[in-house]
Amino acid sequence: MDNFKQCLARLTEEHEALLTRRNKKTGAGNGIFDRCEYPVLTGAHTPLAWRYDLNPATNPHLMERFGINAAFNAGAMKYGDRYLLAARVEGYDRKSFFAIAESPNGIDNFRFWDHPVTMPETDDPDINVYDMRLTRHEDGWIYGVFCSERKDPQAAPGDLSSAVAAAGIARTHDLVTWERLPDLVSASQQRNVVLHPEFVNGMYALYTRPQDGFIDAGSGGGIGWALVKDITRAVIEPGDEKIINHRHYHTIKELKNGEGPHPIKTPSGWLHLAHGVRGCAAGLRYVLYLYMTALDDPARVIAEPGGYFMAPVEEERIGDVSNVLFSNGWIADDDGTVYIYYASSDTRMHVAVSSLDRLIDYCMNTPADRFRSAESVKTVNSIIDRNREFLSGK
Ligand code: M1P
Repeated sequence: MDNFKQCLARLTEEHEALLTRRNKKTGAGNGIFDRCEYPVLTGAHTPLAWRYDLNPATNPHLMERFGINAAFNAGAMKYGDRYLLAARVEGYDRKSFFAIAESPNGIDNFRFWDHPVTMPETDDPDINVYDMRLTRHEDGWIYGVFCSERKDPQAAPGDLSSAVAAAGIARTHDLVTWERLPDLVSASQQRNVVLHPEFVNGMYALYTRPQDGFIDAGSGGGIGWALVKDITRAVIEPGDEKIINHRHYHTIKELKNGEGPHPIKTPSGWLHLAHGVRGCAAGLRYVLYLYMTALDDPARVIAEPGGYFMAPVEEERIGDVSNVLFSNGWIADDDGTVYIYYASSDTRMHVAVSSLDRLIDYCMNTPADRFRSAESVKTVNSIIDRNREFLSGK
């Protein structure tokens, strides 16, 4: 009993120290954004009461009864004066679920709410749910659009891997009680579906990522766009989905190209955060990139810097699925600060800090990818020449 008490006191102390650790920007940055020193959420941030039976009579060894493997790929939003993350929490059993963590300042002291989200199911229960994008829509609801994964009913006997991915849709006013709506109906499998925050032509607008199979984006050309009349029965009619941001040979988005969180409205256009995937000898490499679309037409790309915005560095490179940065949540604060929440290697959540001014400048003034090495050299040379001219004129 004494040992139980001592162990619990130590666990509680260590957990509290982790939750209250101050975070700060690291290094000199690159002018575009600043990373912060510590991850903002990990599996270890989940409450002890989720993982341990705290009764010495039923758990005399103070064993973990429900292991949490990771906390990653979080949707994000400001709710009143609190910064909320809707994290993908994954147990040792490989199942993911959603849980809300809140912070008073956006960069540290994230604390999970007492219970994870109880997400209602449809008549065809999900096997796994993950990667929820939060959208406060102008219709007054907060929507969560996420990936719902089920075993492929067409899988051959003995094939225990094939799955089908669809976009699950739910809505709430308080992030506690959720109303589950029917999954998005479309011609293909879908992941990375995101609800645009405004009506477009009186309809709900979705960024999509059509794909041939569960893993393989195949002929799915990149980030798609579709309008649906009724979000309570969301159906993309055949022919109504168009690709607005294509995959491209020998780029960061050669293999897959998916929208991140919903875009941020700025005076210069809609600011988008997305992920691109390429294949290499080490496997798939996921990086983040930005692009902008027109204010009067969120489906028309007006700027896209070449290459990646953020790629994994240091500990970010390593995790359950290494060499991955993934983001489905960011918050534009009232003062123009932008908190970019990103997960590394399907394991933990981080935050990078920037501002709308900086991100728009980055999008509008960073040279585009011109798709050939010789063109890259021309781009570098033009920067060098302009610097020479400027420096010699001093
Ligand atoms: O493992 C990397 C990511 O793979 C999937 O993303 P995408 O559909 O773009 O390939 C998702 O499973 C995502 O959760 C995961 O982080």
